[in-house]
Amino acid sequence: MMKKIAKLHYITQVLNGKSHAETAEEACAAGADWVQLRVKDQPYELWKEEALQTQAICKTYGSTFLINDNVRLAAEIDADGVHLGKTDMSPVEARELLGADKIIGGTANTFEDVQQLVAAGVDYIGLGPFRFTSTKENLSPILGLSGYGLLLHQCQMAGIKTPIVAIGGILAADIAPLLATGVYGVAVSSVINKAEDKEQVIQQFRQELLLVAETK
Ligand code: TZP
Ligand code: MG
Repeated sequence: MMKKIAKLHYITQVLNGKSHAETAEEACAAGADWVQLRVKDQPYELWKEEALQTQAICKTYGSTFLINDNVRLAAEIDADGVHLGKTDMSPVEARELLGADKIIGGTANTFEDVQQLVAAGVDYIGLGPFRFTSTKENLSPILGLSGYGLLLHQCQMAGIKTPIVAIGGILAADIAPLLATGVYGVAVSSVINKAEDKEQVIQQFRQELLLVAETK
């Protein structure tokens, strides 16, 4: 089933003493219509509390709400979907738990990863990292623009239609060259979270993604 996948994926982060829910609220108010809650190392109940708060904010703004890593939590609180890394539950198992309507995204670093995720029936693929970022530990090898060019060409040759979202240290100025490789959209955390004027930054991203005229 094809689902509506946003071209700008906002990823939460704890920064400057603000919670995930607080940063998500700021991002939604500034125009983010897709939020991935990226909590690391939290006991389940605290994680759930933060997820419920963030979900309520997303509902208020009409933003899509995904949970990183934790399929059990996504199922329990009826999130819109999950984003799964290589060491998380497999997308096939997640689909069994969440059902056909939920969004499942997966992380890829190589063409083999992409092929496996496509075979597993994910709705979108987060491909990266584009460049070094301190947001994520244990980064996979950096792809750079040439890596995207090569990988997206391989995807095109293989007839892969699953939307591919670039991730890792992405700035607004990277979007035009990334789109030129065939990338569908981008996932961004720190540049938005660190911005004084989030609206200006999100609008700039949306403009580069050619979304300015699109209504929510
Ligand atoms: N996966 C690969 S890079 C990355 C994740 C979660 C971090 C993206 O965050 P930022 O701050 O936009 O580099
Ligand atoms: Mg993960």
